[in-house]
Amino acid sequence: KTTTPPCVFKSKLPDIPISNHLPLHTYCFEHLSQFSDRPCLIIGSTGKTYSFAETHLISLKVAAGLSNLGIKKGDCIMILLQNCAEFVFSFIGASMLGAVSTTANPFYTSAEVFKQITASRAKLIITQSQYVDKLRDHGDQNFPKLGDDFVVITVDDPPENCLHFSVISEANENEIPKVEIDPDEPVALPFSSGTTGLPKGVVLTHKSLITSVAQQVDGDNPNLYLKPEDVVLCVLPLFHIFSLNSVLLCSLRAGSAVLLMQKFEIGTLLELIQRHKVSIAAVVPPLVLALAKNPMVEKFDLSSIRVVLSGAAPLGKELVETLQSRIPQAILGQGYGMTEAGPVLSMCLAFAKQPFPTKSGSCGTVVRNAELKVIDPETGCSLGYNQPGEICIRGFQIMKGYLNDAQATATTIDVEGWLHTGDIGYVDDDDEVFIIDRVKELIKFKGFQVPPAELEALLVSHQSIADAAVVPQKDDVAGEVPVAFVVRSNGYELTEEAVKEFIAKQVVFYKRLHKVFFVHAIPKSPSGKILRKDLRAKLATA
Ligand code: AYL
Repeated sequence: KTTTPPCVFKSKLPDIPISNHLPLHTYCFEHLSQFSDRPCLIIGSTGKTYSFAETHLISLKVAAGLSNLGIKKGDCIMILLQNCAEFVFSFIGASMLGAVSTTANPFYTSAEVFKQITASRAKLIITQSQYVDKLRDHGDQNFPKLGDDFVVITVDDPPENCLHFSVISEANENEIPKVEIDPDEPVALPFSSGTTGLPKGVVLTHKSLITSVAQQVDGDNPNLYLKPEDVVLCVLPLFHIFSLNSVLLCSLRAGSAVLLMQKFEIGTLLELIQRHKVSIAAVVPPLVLALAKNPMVEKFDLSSIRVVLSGAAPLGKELVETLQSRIPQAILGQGYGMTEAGPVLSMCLAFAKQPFPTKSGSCGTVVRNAELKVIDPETGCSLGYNQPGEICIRGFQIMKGYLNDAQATATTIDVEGWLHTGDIGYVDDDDEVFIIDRVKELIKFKGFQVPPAELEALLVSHQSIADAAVVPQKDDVAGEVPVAFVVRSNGYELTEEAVKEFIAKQVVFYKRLHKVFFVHAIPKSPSGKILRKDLRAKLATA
């Protein structure tokens, strides 16, 4: 099979008209009247349910409340929450004002959160009281200050100098200012390190997110067929784009109920799947592992599950087969995404309303209304079927660019509009995408991003460390874990434990180093770039 140069791959589904001229919230609730009384959000821990009409109304109130607190179009708010209804109201409410939400992991250390507050210039932070200490003064003059530079709202009892969420959620929805929203204006600002360097703000516009959601759930034959009767599991964190987009926004658009879980615990998860008859489960490979192998699974009725969508990291074939034998009625498949790509590049076509046959191990087929190509990393020439190379994607769904970083944007999106993923894969004869390697720096721990550059910067800030490099090591449970190669400064004593501890106290749990190797020098190219491939090879033989 051949393609005509320049070998562009398309979906097997036809392109469709997409309403990407609308603001995101208008698009998501466009069909509200068809299912206004149906459950929209179900709180796992309490069983409390918000209908679509209620969810829409509370979001309007939050928009008015944010506006009363001075949030205007173009301003940024930070959502620092585990999964909960307030996350949804805040995100949608901000969108209604033309404001932008930056989402962050509440488990981040104070230093990690402050980097994102500073970069995004968030004026208001919505969180839980237990995380407020991380937002307090650090004695660092350059850091923004609680109260002076940003307001803090908590969804539970507010500590000193913070406001309660009811201040915004009980505002008068008629007080929302009239705003004109241009489709090319930002609505979400997740952070990602992309193919290289430190985490950067990824500017996702109304148009990009609508396009991405439509590519998944719109059309007569949607790629990811969601119905109003579906109950969609939301256990993956909403601060990550996988859950925000493919679970929340897709469900809002399609009229499906979203079952919100604060955190993953296998017993609770199984119990909730059974009780609420979850039909769609969005998961990451470690969760597939738990569902496939944990003996507790046998005790629960999981027959309601019709679709398991795995994404964010490579999924082993054997694991899929083991899980399939436990839930034979379900369709198991993958989505492949990248925050910068809006995020979905490809999705399993067995999830379609009129499904296609698919192969285990594939990451799906490129989404509709988009173009995918595979290029030779050396020459940049596009390759045909079955030839591995770097995956590139083009379409209205991709990010506008990195926040205040034209250079990083230019190295990621080329002049023809192709976004370069740093992933190596190929498209087979049936148009299915297979990811086989990653050429970018990024390490993925259970689907979470671990940017090596961030850990390297911390390492070399240690007085006894002269140079350092961080690379991924394969791990059965997490997929990959970060390990470091460290050059000690002349004459300094330094143990592996000391290095690990030095990092552990500065970063969220999944960025912790699992091993430290002391070396005499870090291999580098003549231009000074760390030769990560060499280090990875060294690990493989270690
Ligand atoms: P980020 N198989 C292998 N690697 C994957 C896969 C997959 N199915 N999905 C993502 N990755 C890797 O920005 C790949 O290296 O976004 C990719 O460049 O945290 C990187 O993870 C991007 O990491 C979906 C399904 C979103 C998946 C996503 C992924 C979002 C992860 C929506 O429906």
